[in-house]
Amino acid sequence: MSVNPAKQTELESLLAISSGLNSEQGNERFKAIMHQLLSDLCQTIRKFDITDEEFWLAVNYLNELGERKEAALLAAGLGLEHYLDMRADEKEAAAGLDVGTPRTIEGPLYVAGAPLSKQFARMDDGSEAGEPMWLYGQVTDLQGQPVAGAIVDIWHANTLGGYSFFDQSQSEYHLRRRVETGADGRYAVRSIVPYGYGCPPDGPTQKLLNQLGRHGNRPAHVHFFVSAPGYKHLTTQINLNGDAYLWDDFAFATREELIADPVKITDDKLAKERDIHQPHTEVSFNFTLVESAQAGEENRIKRARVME
Ligand code: MBD
Ligand code: FE
Repeated sequence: MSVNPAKQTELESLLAISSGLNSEQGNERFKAIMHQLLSDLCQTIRKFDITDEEFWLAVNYLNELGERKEAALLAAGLGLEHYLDMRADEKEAAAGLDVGTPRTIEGPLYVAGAPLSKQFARMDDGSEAGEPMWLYGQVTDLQGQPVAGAIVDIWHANTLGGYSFFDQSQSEYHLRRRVETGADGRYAVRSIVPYGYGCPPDGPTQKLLNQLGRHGNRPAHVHFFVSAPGYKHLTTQINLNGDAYLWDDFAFATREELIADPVKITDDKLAKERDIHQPHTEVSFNFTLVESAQAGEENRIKRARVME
C-alpha cells in the first residue's frame, strides 16, 4: 500500500476542522490563533499523558474561575498581564522611543467614574482608623515642564487589602478618586496607607497557586492612570518601600523606578497645613508623560471594566 505523503494525520485534520480552517466564514486571525492554541494543548495532553479525570478537573476549573469572576486575577498571577508590559517595553526600546515613568499592570480591580476634582481630593471616608497618607506629586513632560489638566486617576486598597466595589463593606468609590492637575502640574490626595492585597483564600486563583507552591500576595501599592491631551496614556502603580512582599509580588508588578519611600511626618505645622492634625505618612511620586504620536495612544486600552 502506498500512503499519500501530503495526507494529514487524524489529529491534524481534527484540529484543522475544529478551528474552522476549512470554513469560508469566521475570522482568519482568530482561527489561526485557535488552531495554534488547540495544537499546543493536544501536545501537552499527549506529553503528560493527561488522564480523563485531570482533563475534566481542568475544564471544571474554568467554570469555577468564571463563577468567581477571577479570570483576570489569574492572568495577573500567572504573570501574563506582566508579559504584556514586557512586550510593550520591548517594542518601545526597539523603536528607540523615549519612555517616561514606566508602565506596570492595571490589575483586575479598577472601577471607572470615580469622583473628579481639581488638584486635591480626599480619598477615604474617615470610617477606618488607618494611618493618614498624604500622597502628592507633579506630572511633567520629558523636558520637565508641568502638564496642566492631566487626570490622575488613583485607586488603592484599604487597611485590610480590600478594594471598594469588590469589597461590598466599603462605601461607593472609597479610595478611588480622579484629580486634575493645576497649571503647575501638581496633584495631592489625602487618604489612608494601603495594605497589601491577598487573593481570596477560598477562590480558584489561590487554589491554583497552592498547587504551584506559590502565595497570592501583593505588596502595599497604589494604582494610577495618568492621562492628558497630547500625551500617551500611562497605566502604572507605586509600591511602598519596606513591604515584605516588595520584590515578591504574586502579580510581578514591582519595578525599581516605581518604588516610593513612605516618610513619617511628625511636624505639627505641616500636619495642620494639610488639615490632617496628626502624625501621618507622606508619599510623593512624580510622573513623566511622553507626547503621543497617534490619537489612540492618549487613551487606556479597551478592556471590560466595572462602570465602563
Ligand atoms: C490587586 O490589587 C492587583 O493590583 C492585582 C494586579 C491583582 C490582584 C489585586
Ligand atoms: Fe491593586
